[in-house]
Formats: sequence, structure tokens, C-alpha cells
Amino acid sequence: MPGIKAWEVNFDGIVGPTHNYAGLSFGNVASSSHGGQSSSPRQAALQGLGKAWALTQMGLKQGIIPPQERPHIPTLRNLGFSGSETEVLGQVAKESPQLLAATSSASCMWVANAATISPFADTRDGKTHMTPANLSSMFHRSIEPSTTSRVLQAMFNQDSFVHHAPLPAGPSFSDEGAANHTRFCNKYGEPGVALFVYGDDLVDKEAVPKKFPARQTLPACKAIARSHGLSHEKVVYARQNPAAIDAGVFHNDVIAVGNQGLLFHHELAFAKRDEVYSQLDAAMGRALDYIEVPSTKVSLSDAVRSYLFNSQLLSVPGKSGATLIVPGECEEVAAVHEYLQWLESESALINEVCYFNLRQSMNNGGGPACLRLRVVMSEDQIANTASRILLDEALYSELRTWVERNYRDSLAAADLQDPALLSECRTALDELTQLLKIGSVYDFQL
Ligand code: SUG
Repeated sequence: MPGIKAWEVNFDGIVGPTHNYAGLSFGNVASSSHGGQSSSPRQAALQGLGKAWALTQMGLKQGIIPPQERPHIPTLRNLGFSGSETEVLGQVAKESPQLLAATSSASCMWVANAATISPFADTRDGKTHMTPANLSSMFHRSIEPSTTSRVLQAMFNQDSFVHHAPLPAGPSFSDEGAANHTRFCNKYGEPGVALFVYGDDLVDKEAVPKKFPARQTLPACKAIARSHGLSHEKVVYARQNPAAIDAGVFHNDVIAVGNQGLLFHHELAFAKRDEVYSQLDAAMGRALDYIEVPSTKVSLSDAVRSYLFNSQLLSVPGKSGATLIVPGECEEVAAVHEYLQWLESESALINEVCYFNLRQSMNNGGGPACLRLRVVMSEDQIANTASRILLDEALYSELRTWVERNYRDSLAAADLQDPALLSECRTALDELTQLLKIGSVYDFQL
């Protein structure tokens, strides 16, 4: 089937004004080890925007996704805190600082977990399907999907998009979105193959990780493939290696990244690597290109420390090989840096590696790939995007000014109960929805 002209648009999550380190994600080594440190929301947001803008300047199409309202007062009220908002904040700070931290997390910045997207070329009805992730395995993230749904519907409000409800919450359908989903294709607008990676099939209890939770289930993957109308023969399900999850690989995008006809991954990423390769090749109708990094070159712990595989693998216009966008930490871990230098000079598949300082997000376990949600869009979908969500120089500069005006330079746990922070966050988000022309999407606006 001939494809139509389309691009991969990377939508980056803007880091919210309450970005902080609370050690909330068990199984995410960076989150656990930085819990309690103070953060810089301003630097975090500027680092993220800087990456998005750099990609725009490389000739790629880039969008942004606004952050959510935090602390989330509706959740706190739902949990029994009452009175004025100042009283609610005071009570929760006294009774349960951990709950205040959870409802204040800026975790929605990691939009690779916002949703799973199947582009029009792959679906039965020829529309682009989106399912917001329920994120039900971590409380602080489980409060994201309702606003995520509203935001995605406001951003992608054309008839050619179908918005599904998140899967039912709870362990059976635990879903963490695009972080565990990779699409392969020849050209973006042509039919592709979806690889869904899970940590638990709910059947084989011997094959699950022993130490850390598996955050994606096979039934969740299957439900999404079904409701998006993907054809059976174009879908591959792969079990994540439980030992990798136990080493801190809480999402597949911490150990593997794919784009078009290439999969770049660590040798310990999948439980059954050979089956993954043969099923992907069969679904594609040709052999894909694989770059498998052996443990002898990069150990699992160095991969987790550097976030080598949480990179963006991009097809930059005018370049023959792919470009890899990696976090600055990859320069600091000697074995990883050496490997990347070798890759850049010797591999025909990846011929450029760009390092970005995303330290603020990285300290919570979020690298370049976590910060972006890929949406393949046709020329028509791009042209008919009503809101101002696609990045250009004017928007980039307005967003920087907006961050500089509204964000604190430093934030510690004790600041989360400050009612002024809540009102600063709302002022900032209200301005942002106007700047982006996306209408009212937040609870405080509704
Ligand atoms: O869900 N960290 C996020 C990081 C998500 C990374 N996303 C991808 N790999 N796609 C998480 O574990 C830490 C928050 C804290 O501890 O303050 C956090 O939620």
C-alpha cells in the first residue's frame, strides 16, 4: 500500500513548576537516589526546551505538551483533606509529607508515558489512535491520565484522531504508554509494525522480576492493539528481561530504542532476543537492522547509569545514517563514551551522536526519550493543527520568557506546602493555555 507523506513529530513535555525530587518511583534507581535533594524547576524546564529547540534547528518537526496542575488539590480532597486550599496543604504536609510530594510531582513531563499512539497508516479505520496510559503502578503517576486525556484531545482535535479512554486502572491492565511501545516502518506514512514490550503476562509468575515491579502487562498491550485496530500480523509482543527490570530498567525505553528500520538495544533487553528478531522481521517482511550492545562493552549498570538507550534515534533530513540524542551522562561513564565514539566513527547506521544536558530530569530517571512523545503526522494533520503546539523560534522564545517569569530557581520538599507555589503554578498554566491556544484543560479552569 503506498503511504502518504508524513513526519515523525516529537512532542516534548514541558517540565512543570513543581519539579522536585521525592524518591517516589520504586525500581527507578535515579529517583530513589535523588529523593530529598532540592531541585531547580527553572533549569529543568529550560534544559528541556533547549533540547526541543535544538531538534527543531536540525530540521526536525517538534511540538510541546503542557504540564499539569500541581499540587493536585482535587486528589487531596478525594483523599479526605478538607477546608480551604491553604488548610488542605497544611493538613497534608503535617499528616503525610509523602502524599503531598506525590500530588506535587511534575512527573507528567515524561510524556513517553502519556499515551500509546498508532498512526493512521497502521489502523483499520485509517485514523490516528491515542490511548492515554493509566500509569496505575505508581500512585503519583496514576493521577495524570484524566488531565492527559483532556490535553491530548485539545491538541489533536481533528476528525482524523481517535481518543480512547485509559485502560481500567489496577494491576491487570497496568499501562505505561509509548515507553514500552516502538513502531517500525520504511517511511513514516507507510504501514508499520508495532512492538509492545511487557514485564508481566499475568500467567507465568516465574518470569516476572523479583525485586522491582513490572509496570506493563501483556493484557494491557493486547487491549491497546485491539482497540487501535492494528492487524495481528503487524504486531509483536515481547517480554522484557526480568533481570533488566531488577537492575533498574523500569521501562523498555531505558534499554532499547527503535526508529524506522533500526532497533538499538542492549543484549539483555529482552527475555528471548532471537524470537523478537524473527517476529519483527516476519512482520516487516524484511530483515530489520539491529545494533545489539554486548555487556562486555557496556554493562547493564552502566547502561542504567548513563541512560544510553533512553536516547532519541532520529532520521535527520539530509543525513544518511541516524542521529542519536543522548544525555550528557553518557560522556561521564567511560565505557559508554568509548562505545559511542566507536559507534559514531564505525557504524553506517548511526553516524552522529549529540549530547544534551538534561540533568534536572535525569536525576529523576527521565532522559531524552522519556521527555518526548512521538506522533507520526500527515501533512494534512500538521497543517490543520489549530493550537500553537508546534515549536518555532517565536514560540520557543515566548516559552523561555514564560519559564523565566513564572518558575522558581530552587525547590525543596518544605516548599510544596506553600500556598504561593500553588497559585504560581496556576498563574503559569493559565498563561500557558492562552499562549498555546488550547483552551481550558485544567481542573482549576473548568
Ligand atoms: O515514572 N520518575 C518517572 C520517570 C519516568 C521515565 N520515563 C520513561 N522511561 N519513559 C517514573 O519513574 C520520579 C519522581 C520522583 O521521585 O520525584 C518519577 O516519577
